[in-house]
Amino acid sequence: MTGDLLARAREGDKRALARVLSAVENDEPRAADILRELYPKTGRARIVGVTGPPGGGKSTLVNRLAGAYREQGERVAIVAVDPSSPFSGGALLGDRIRMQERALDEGLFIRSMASRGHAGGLARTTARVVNVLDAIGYSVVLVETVGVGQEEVDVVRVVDTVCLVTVPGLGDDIQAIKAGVLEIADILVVNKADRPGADETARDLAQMLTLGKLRTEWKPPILRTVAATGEGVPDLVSAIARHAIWAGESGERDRRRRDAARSEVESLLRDGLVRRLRDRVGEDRVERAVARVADRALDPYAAVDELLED
Ligand SMILES: Nc1nc2c(ncn2[C@@H]2O[C@H](COP(=O)(O)OP(=O)(O)OP(=O)(O)O)[C@@H](O)[C@H]2O)c(=O)[nH]1
Ligand SMILES: [Mg+2]
Repeated sequence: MTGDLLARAREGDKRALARVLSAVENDEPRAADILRELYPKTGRARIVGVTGPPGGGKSTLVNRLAGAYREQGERVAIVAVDPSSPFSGGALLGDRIRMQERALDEGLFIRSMASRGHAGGLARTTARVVNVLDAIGYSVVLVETVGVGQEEVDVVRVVDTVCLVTVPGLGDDIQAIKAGVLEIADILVVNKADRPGADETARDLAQMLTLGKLRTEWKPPILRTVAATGEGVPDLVSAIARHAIWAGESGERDRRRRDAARSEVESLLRDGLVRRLRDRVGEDRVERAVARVADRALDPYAAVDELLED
């Protein structure tokens, strides 16, 4: 049954693929089988993250990038995490004809993902969804996420190249861009460059970069785009390609993939150990310890020590 669904997904059946992704997202029992089957085929796609404040034009830009990659003959998947303006809506500039064309485009797949309610955490679920799309044969996976909050920062850790999208006129708000996000950005984009203040924003970003410490020898370029018209998008595509080449040669890509693999293995290990411990000492024993901690009869550290000793 699972094998059949996977085969259909691989042959380009988008509904089958949607069901595979739901199984993975909801951590259904067959998710483990699916991931086991697909895992050897992962690791080929280029994974690009687009993050930044709400309303900055991320979806519009992702859409442009998808178009550019399609023109290069790539098969493109888009993963939009908690999009407040979903792809079925304004992000496509209300161009219904184009939207219908896109729905018919066999080489383009769009997935929206809720940002809440993932058992193992949002980043982990996103990583799995990306792995499935990679294994199914999408050569470029674009991940859109709002760059606020730790969870979102964690999400972009699963990608190969992080594009941080800002807009002119953020002014002091630019400080509100989480330092953590700036730190992991590989490419800085000032979108809506048709608006006044783009140069100033680019300057502010450049200054913030010099203040911070670069993690590697890669110096994030600062690009201007007008996603609404497509201006600057070819430069962004080239910058992403340059970063991919650098990441491959410098070992940075391997380092990131290793980190991702480590956190996946460690979280599965944690889940497995907790499950085994619960089975071994018994559910009531754990619940009794929880109750005593809640009653302040025992501190959580002592409770864990006791359970581990049992
Ligand atoms: N003037 C101008 N408007 C733009 C540009 N790019 C996008 N927009 C508009 O900005 C609005 C928000 O664009 P989205 O692409 O939905 O932005 P987003 O960052 O995906 O928004 P959320 O997913 O809601 O955080 C839309 O009305 C776009 O048409 C641009 O380059 N210039
Ligand atoms: Mg969006």
